[in-house]
Amino acid sequence: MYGNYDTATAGASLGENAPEDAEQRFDQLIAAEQRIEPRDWMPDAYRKTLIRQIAQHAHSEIIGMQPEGNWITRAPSLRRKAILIAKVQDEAGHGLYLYSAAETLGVDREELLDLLHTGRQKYSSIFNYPTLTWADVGAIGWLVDGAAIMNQVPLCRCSYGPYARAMVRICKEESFHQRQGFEILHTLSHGTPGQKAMAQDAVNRYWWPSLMMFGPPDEASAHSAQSTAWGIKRFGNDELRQRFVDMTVLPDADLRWNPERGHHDFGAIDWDELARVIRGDGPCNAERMRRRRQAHEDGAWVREAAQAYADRRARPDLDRVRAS
Ligand code: BYC
Repeated sequence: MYGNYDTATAGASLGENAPEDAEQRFDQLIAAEQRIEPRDWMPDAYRKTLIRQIAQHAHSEIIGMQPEGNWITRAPSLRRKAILIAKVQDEAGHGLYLYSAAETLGVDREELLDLLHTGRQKYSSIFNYPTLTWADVGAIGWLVDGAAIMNQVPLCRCSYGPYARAMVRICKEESFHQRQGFEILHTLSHGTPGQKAMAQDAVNRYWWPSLMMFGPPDEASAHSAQSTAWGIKRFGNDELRQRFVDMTVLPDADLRWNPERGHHDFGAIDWDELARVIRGDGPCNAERMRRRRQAHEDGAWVREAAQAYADRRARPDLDRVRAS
């Protein structure tokens, strides 16, 4: 991937370059499918779009802990509870890798959290739907994590190094998440008529919102063309959505194999619903934001204690003074 990109000298020589040389070098790296690293010169708009996408991605991981966290106390067995706790913890970890990746672009994590808490940055629409039954935990794993994998595997080849590398580990963990969701639904679908109905209902409710996760159709996608040209996005929203439909093939009254296209045609997505949910008007937007702000306030003492500890570690002389 890194080809003949000399990471040891690249930053040093860049500093001496005239801006047009730096821009040319950026274009060459992109054209050669090499990685842009934090110390490389990059256009402001490239930096801005990466901060926007990586921050939204991080926020989605953190907010995404809520719908599943809702079932930790009610998981049907100790084994299911332990697995679910581990999964929700993974999501927190994903958020942290992604905030770290965003910080390499010169923003501060506090600033990004403030943008989330004041509604100036988004998170994925999917987390504004409620988890009404245990089967919803299965549907989130199978469909939501499944859609996330489809969208995120290409991001492992994103042109920005720290984002691409964070995605490698995230995708490995997402694969485990998808399997656990599938296994929950598989178990329910071999259970009592009530369990089967519960599994079907969860899949029915999560299917269309999962398709919306891929974003608006390409013709309405404001950022796709530029992000693709920069090697941030590798495929359009519609192409990834189509691949997910073809892989999952869930019964939908309008689902048909189309031999000419070599893909499944599928029913109409309610784009007004996606717009409403993105605007803040989905079933759970207000609750998700209220709980996120509350968790941030409740965690203030942890951040203060961590800061005080870090400050103390940076000044070992203070401990010596006290000890003497
Ligand atoms: N929801 O020009 P477009 C997970 C916004 S978490 C909300 O196509 P872009 C998990 C878009 O931001 C996985 N907003 O944008 C965690 C833009 O608005 P702004 C989350 C959406 O960026 C816990 C506008 O609409 N995955 O797996 O080129 C538990 C126009 O869209 C949505 C990621 O974050 C949406 N669905 O493409 C379980 C993946 N769609 O910014 C599971 C990383 C679009 O101009 N992100 N918008 O105000 C991406 O790949 C891209 O950002 C998107 C959108 C494909 C989502």
